[in-house]
Amino acid sequence: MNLELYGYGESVASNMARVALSEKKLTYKYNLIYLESKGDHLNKEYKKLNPKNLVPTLVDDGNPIPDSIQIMRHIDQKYSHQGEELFPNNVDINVFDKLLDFVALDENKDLGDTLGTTAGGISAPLLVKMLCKRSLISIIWDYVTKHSIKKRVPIFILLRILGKPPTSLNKKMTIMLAQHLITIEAALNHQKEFMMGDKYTAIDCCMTSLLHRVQEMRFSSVFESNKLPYLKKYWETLSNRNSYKEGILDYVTGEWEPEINKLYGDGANTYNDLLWEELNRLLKEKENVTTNL
Ligand SMILES: N[C@@H](CCC(=O)N[C@@H](CS)C(=O)NCC(=O)O)C(=O)O
Repeated sequence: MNLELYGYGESVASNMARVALSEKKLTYKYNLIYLESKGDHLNKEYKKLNPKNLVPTLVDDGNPIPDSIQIMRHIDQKYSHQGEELFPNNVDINVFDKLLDFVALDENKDLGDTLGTTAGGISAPLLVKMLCKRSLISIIWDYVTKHSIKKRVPIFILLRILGKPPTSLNKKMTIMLAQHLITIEAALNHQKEFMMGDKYTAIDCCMTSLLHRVQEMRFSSVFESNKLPYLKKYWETLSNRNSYKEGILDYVTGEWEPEINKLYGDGANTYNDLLWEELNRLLKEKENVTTNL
């Protein structure tokens, strides 16, 4: 077995793949690819492995596999005899696929549409900080001439020019996050340990990474409140697994932390109150529907 992973510490999709590798008890050589701050993902060599210029990419015996979900499927199939079974047969496949769509980082979907894309959206203030480590001219050159996802190019350039995301984007992402958190709380209503019930699956690998991002972006009050009791318990379960440390905490580059501290000091995300306003509104709405039944 000769596995190599290309990824970045503070990347949601890389974290998903590393959590899965840890759950499958697989070891690998790790290659750190800096994203916005250095643009390693835009160089020619890396593009040969991942034509979309995205991380992560797994190379298994010389065979490159881009995309976090494809990586999970590949290792689950090839190394089926070890670790957790990430794509079990004995689950409701419709529910599983719906949840997978909800958690995946799908570059073809609009920001905010799913929990996966919302995790990208709430990270925008940090992506901008990373872009601002480089001159505007080098960002324009790199993204225009080298990035294969053309619709992302003007967005990155605009963010670099503005120096911070537009308030409207931050607000929209916060509101979408509230909606998706309510969806998770409802999905966990079965009161079992994992999203699909008693069995740990690929959905939980993805959720570990997504909820870590929620915490990292200082929205951690959602895990402390008794208003979302199932989410609170679920996060406790996921963050206490070895794969959280082995797949996420051990790989943090440290590039983000000082910037997060500059943005929020010791406190919560600037939009935490808006998040709670929306959560409370949605919870009340649900309560009213239940009492009117
Ligand atoms: N569908 C892909 C999405 C990967 C993705 O969006 N990766 C982000 C980091 S989390 C990235 O490489 N961004 C760099 C860029 O867009 O330039 C996957 O799940 O692997």
